[in-house]
Amino acid sequence: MSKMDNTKQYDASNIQILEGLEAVRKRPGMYIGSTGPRGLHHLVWEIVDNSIDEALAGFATHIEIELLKDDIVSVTDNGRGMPIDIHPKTGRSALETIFTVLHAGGKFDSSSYKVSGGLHGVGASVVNALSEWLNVKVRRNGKLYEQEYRRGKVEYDIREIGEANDTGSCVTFKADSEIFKETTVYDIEVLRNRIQQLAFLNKNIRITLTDSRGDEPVVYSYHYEGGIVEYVDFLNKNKNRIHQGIIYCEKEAEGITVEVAMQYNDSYNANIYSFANNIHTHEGGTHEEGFRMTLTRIINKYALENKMLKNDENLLGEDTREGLTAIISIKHPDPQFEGQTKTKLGNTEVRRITSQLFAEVFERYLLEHPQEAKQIVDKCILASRARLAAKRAREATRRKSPLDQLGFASKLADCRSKDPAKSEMYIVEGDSAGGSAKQGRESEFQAILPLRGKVLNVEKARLDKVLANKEILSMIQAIGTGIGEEFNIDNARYHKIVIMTDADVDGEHIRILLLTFFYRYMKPLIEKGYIYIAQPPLFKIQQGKRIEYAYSEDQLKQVLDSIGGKCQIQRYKGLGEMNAEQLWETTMDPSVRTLLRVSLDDAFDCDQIFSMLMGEEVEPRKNFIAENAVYASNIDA
Ligand code: 0RA
Repeated sequence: MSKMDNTKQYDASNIQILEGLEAVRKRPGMYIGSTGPRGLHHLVWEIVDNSIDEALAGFATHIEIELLKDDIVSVTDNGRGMPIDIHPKTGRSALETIFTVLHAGGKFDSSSYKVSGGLHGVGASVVNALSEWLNVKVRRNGKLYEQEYRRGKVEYDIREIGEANDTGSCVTFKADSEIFKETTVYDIEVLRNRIQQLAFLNKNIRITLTDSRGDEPVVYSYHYEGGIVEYVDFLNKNKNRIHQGIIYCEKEAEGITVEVAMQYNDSYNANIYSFANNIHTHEGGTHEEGFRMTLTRIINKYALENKMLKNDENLLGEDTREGLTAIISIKHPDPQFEGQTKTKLGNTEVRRITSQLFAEVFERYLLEHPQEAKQIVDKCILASRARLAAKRAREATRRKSPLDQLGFASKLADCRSKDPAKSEMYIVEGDSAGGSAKQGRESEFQAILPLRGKVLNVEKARLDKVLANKEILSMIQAIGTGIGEEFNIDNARYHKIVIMTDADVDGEHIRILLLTFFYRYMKPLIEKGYIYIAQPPLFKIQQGKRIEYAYSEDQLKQVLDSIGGKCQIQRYKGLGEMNAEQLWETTMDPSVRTLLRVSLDDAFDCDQIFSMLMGEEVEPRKNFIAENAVYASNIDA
């Protein structure tokens, strides 16, 4: 919250108290974003964040999160124990105030500030309001206290229930199924990923997650002494590192702590993730800007001083970021979040502070590690030369006449509609399926682009090579948005781009190659939800003139049950086995088809998955194929 003058503060707190927890139950979305799975998990983060604050304040070392039967959540820390003294304004205990007064947060002690705090930072009272019941236990002053609430209302006053020989807090709650109508079941992967991230971002806190919902408890425990250094090490584990060490900066100025960890690998992508007060700033902001500026400036300076650059050469920002994995994590007493999704750090002083603090460390690192410095600068120079080559390649394609922009004939059969919102493009594997799709389609709004050659693995190629690939050029031209920095979503010619490949290993491979390309070069298409995967049937069931299709083994059983009697079953091996009419009926007709929309739940996962799937190392890929579920979770139905 920004600082306010006294009158405003008075008004605001009055309104908050009047509002009460009923308002939270009436409009939960306003406080936790949604009442879907995301909102449900948000409850956990609100409670965990308070314990993280207690750890960052130096009082707790251990946080335990347990999922109990019926998806009851319990969060325990070994901090000071939440304060239980009577709050002067309300006449109630501080504990009760924390859980029943909106925005009461934990701000009783003005000398400390809340560092963590979820994106919405709404506090424990919101979790209480949205829980069927919530129980809190405090170990403090040698005693064990507890209080319980139902749907935000006090069930009984705080009471002493025993002795304690240590201190700490434990909050247990059950999300209210009247509010979370879709589901109250937690996804262990979602919890695990964020908990591991919190452990990376806050070194030396041990965070344990126990899933006790099944017969045997499953325990995940995270504790990183190296913090974000270990995070970078983890992110680069499936990559070939360009240099040995991980560069690390941890400094403080003007009450702001700046941490940076970085290491280059031999890939062509930048993986720079920034955080402010443990919140992933997807949209970047001043901390990231300060880091980028300094990175480029210091590398250029070092390269020039060491005569590694020719006179007219100058490395651009993108050259110094190629293959870079970096974590920037700042802790700020008063962070300003801006941007469309409130994930862009706005505090202007942070640009200068990050820049100064990181510059000191990085410059010194290069001086003290000449071997690493050379490896890094060489990599940047290569990137810069490749960029110039790509620019020349692109200019060459632009100079061609508009009719023949690609230098070869694209196989695109366009649709008649010029309204992108109504237009679809099917990218189809193989000429024969492409032919059927062209015949079977509704040409008013469905365009077909058959792929005949191999789709390039963009994970292993630089931009100049990517731009020399015919299949990729055809896609870029058809879609109309341009790629990379020139990308403009407003020029998308289709709002549905459907990948239609065979249901076999090759089809899967092509699909991953295409998704990798979209992810690396046209990411906003995925973010906007424009990329889909077609679901062709696996079986045709025929009984006389009656024909049915099944899209899974289960469905096949259902169909067979409903038919009874003799029939012929055909297992489709490829799209090419279907004629135009069948392809339309089963896979392309909007009134019956199923499309899977591709979504990017977590950019970290995606980067890891793509580099693992498409990278050089074979071993992780094998492991991945064995536990394919991870991939499926990135593709929502
Ligand atoms: C003493 C004083 C304050 C907070 C706590 C203990 C405390 C809070 C939580 C929340 C979860 N676990 C906890 N353990 C201890 C007040 C600090 C402030 O005003 O910021």
